[in-house]
Amino acid sequence: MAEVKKVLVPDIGSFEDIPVIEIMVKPGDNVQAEDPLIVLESDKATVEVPSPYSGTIREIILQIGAKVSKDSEILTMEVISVAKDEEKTPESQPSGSPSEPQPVQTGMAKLNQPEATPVVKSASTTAAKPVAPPSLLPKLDQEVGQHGKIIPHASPSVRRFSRELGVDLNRVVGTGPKLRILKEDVQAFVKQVLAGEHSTGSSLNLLPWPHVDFAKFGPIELKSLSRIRQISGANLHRNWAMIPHVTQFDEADITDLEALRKTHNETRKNDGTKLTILAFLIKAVTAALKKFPEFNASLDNSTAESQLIIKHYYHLGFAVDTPNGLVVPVIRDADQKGVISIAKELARLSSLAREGKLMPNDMQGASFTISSLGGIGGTGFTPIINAPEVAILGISRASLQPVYQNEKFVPRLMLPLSLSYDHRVVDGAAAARFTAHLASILTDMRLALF
Ligand code: CAO
Repeated sequence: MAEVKKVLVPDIGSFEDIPVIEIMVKPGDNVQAEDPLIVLESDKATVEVPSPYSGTIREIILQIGAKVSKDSEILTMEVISVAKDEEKTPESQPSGSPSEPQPVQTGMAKLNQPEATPVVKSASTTAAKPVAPPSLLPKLDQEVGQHGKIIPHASPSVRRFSRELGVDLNRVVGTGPKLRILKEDVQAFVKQVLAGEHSTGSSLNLLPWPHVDFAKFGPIELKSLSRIRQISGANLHRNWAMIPHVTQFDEADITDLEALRKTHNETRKNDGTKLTILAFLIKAVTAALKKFPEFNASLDNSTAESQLIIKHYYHLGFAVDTPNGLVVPVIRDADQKGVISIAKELARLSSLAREGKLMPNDMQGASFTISSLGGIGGTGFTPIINAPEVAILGISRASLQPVYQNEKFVPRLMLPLSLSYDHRVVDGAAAARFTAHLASILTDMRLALF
């Protein structure tokens, strides 16, 4: 006849107040003896507490987060039979009536001490004995392996589940407490694999985005992102995540260039063409790209053997800050244009960008991009590569610096350069040579002739 029994936490060594991090059953569930009921977790191990009986769960007494010790009440259940091990093991026979269901108290290792010997106390004796089902013991060696290697943090039943499905837990991101891998995480991983996300590498397998009720902390307002921002945001996100970026910093002495620019702007005051530093930069970058063609390229990953597509045209994109977000119009064939012609086109495309009137064609075909924040400020930044290009040049604000020349400090106007490059295509040494060469051209624009 069925009988309602209370299930208690078995002996967990000298440890007390171990938190419950998972309750694996609910009222009405039918469980077999030794099925896991709850999961406890210390700093170093997770431990499942198995059911001592077969039967039906009646009531869950404790809650997730409760701290338990030996004999804490877990749940009540309508018992059908005792665990098989107990029936088989003579010394685990209950001292009372043979028909009375008795618990098999699966002992547990000291949770924080790998050297501790697991013990089991049978129902009939309190003498320590080796524990029966090893799968239910805390697997301390599975949490921190040899040589300190971090091993996926998951309970034995989740490990068993992942083994059944052939899932490598190293590839699963845990969403449980302390990033513990839950059964649902393994299921989600399998779904992603079936959807092809893991096999193509397009998923980063990251934790879900945190959802916070900000209104709890103070007043807030909601503002939609502009269409441009949504499109550029998605592109920036992909480029940042998929390209191994490195940024090379350098500075160029543009004292003479600035003098030339100012003189030109004063003498040509009335013809409406204002030269900005960016026009000279486009010219100088074009010359540097001719010397270092791998920066004027794209990586083609579409075949088994990756190839570099070197472009023999020099279409330079430049980032424009507009009220609706970032856009990148393109100056075509910059190598065939003079600085004044480039400056005129810069002005035309920038104002079209700010008015939201650029045509798709105005923003296509760039082989290299410049992002200039020099008109605003800053000493350096790490621009994100505009894929499928392989590099981008960031420009910050030029400032007068004391530079040691001919045994004395002289004031020079120094322009900060930040070159982000795709490290799959460009080596650090090549990037340093590129920025050094670019700096020398900006210092003496005559070098752009060669
Ligand atoms: N150092 C010092 N001064 C600089 C400078 C620099 N690196 N770059 C520009 N300036 C000066 C200009 O010379 C100009 O001063 P004068 O009027 O005295 O000549 C002033 O700053 C304004 O220049 P500008 O920024 O309007 O013109 P520009 O040709 O240099 O730049 C443009 C045009 C379209 C690139 C710029 O307006 C812009 O939108 N920049 C933002 C780009 C951006 O958002 N990048 C970030 C992308 S990643 O989020």
